[in-house]
Amino acid sequence: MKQKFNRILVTAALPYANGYLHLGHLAGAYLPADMYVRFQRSMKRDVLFICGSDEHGVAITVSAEAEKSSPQAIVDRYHPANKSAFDDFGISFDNYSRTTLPLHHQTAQEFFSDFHKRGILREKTEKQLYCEKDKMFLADRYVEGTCPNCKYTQARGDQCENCGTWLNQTDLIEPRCKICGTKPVVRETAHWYFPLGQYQTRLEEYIKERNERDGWKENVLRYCEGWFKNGLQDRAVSRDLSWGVVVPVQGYEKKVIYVWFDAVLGYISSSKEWAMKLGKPDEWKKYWQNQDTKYVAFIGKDNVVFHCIVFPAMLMAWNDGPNKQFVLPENVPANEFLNLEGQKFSKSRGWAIDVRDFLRYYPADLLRYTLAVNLPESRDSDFYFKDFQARTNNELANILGNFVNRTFAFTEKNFAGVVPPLGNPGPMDKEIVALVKDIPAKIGEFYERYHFRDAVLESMNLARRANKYFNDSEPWKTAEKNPAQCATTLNISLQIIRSLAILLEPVIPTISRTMWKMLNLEGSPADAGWESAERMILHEGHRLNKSEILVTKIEDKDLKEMVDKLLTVTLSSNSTVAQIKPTITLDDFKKIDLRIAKVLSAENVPKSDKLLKLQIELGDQIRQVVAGIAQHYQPKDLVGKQLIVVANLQAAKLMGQESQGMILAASDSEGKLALISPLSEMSSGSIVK
Ligand code: B3M
Ligand code: ZN
Repeated sequence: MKQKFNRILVTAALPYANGYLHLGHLAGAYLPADMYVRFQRSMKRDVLFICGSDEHGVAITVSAEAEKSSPQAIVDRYHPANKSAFDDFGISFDNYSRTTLPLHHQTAQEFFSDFHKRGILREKTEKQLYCEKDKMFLADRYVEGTCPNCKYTQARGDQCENCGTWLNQTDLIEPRCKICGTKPVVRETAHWYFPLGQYQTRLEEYIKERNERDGWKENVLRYCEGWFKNGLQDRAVSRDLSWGVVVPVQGYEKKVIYVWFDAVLGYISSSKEWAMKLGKPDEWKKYWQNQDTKYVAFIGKDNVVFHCIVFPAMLMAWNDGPNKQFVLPENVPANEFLNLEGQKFSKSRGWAIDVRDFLRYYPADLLRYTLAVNLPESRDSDFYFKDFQARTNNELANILGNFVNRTFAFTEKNFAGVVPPLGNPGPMDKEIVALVKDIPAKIGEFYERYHFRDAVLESMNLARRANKYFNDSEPWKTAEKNPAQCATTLNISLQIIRSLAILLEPVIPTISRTMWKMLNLEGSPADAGWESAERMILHEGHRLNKSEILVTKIEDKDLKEMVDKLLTVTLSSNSTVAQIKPTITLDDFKKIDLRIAKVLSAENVPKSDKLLKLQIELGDQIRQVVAGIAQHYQPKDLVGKQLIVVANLQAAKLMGQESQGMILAASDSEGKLALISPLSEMSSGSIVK
């Protein structure tokens, strides 16, 4: 059954305010959410787009401890930084709130109290992990251990980051305290539990129904099926922590509500804050408490269980009571993960690029475009810098930019910068006009079905076709031989530029607006509305503005400079482990001939305090190698030692001394160095592989 909706509520996962946003976050939830919202606004639908910072939970307190700072100081630093990063990236939230606001605490407590009073929550005393050294219960991320499901060794107390399983901390194999590393003991403590298991049948029906109505993503359905198969369990919704929303039950004043219980309600409190700022404090209810609202929750895959199971169950529990009913998500289009150059983003390993850093080098629209065509919609995908450059140069600049600039240049030159008459379109003209007529509905359908990559590809396809149309029409020839035909070509090309500005607005809003301004049109592309993209409504004689450069190409050296800067910035601030180089094949590796060598003699190189000169034996050969190890080893310590040498490296001269090979050594970020030796004595010249 097709449901009729009168408005759309869109939420995007509330990022933890304990670190800067990186490209992976954008591709997971925020860019697709923003594209969807911009499309829907352009369709003239009534949309509310909500987000905010998640400022509670152990994610925050662990960061505070690591920095010897306070949780409040941490969230006060990252909340404004992330809010402005979203702004700079062009994410068009109607409100970006924070969960430390009193309004949010009240909202979370209202739900908790309601469930408590109506006897939904159960008090249970259960075994929990306790660190005797730190004298505390190890809630959530305070404990790490091996995941019982996938055997990942750094699973956290509440969730395994690797396989997404939602865990009870006592399930962890070989648990250890995250603060001191020791093995915790088991102690009893009382908590309130939410009976998730009781909602399983209803949740299964809910997902089945919504999937039939709105087509849920395969990956999301698979995750849910997995949880249902294992059977849903009671879950503790309070914690022995001091940072968070205080449990509103007598005797529990020293405990806080579990972060996920409060975080999902953050969508509601952020909507309330939006309504208050608007001066219509009840306006949020229109979106949340009408069943003809379509609610779409954008998230990354690690949040699926909380949005498809926990949050709907909480809303069901509330809706069973006497109070006004809330809408449940109609769809949860979760994305998989984006990787960076073939490897997982990892803040702790320094393998991440902050949004704000990136935007210091290139405009947001270029990044939006590359991320949009690479969204991890059904499987993990990658961001490659080379691809960013290629997409920018070959597609945005050479296809879109070129088409727009050629059209403007020709119109300026041949028609004094005004829209020329349409005249009598021929077959080729009619063909492209027909394409423009059909394409908005086609792209719109992709947006409606959350197929954002296809939407972008199809939009760029129109630019590609338009560019070809321009070429095939050869206006540089018709300008002299057949000015009426030239006018037709340019009239149609200008109309297409207007359509493209509308159709590309969800992806590259700034470039779209520039195109709009060049066309000297009122308002914005979204004001004109999606459906008007199929029509040709620029009037003959309409005066255009001067053309501007839409997209500047990315030069190799500039790209390299950014990569060097950004990856070392993150490296030095977060990690002592240098990044792993790109993957090589076994054949690549086999090109390197490594051998065991025996040091026959060693001496300092004159006038160098860094170099030693060694004579080494390699089977029946004797070679000289020069190595920068004088600050780490005395010549006499090396004589007679076995080392590993690269035997087929091109010879080189160092301080006038020939070096016929390179000896292997390990080094770390603190400048320590160690030569590498075989564990047992080998004959010199032996192959190392
Ligand atoms: N803060 C987890 C995350 O940032 C969490 C999302 C909350 S959504 C209500 O991935
Ligand atoms: Zn796991």
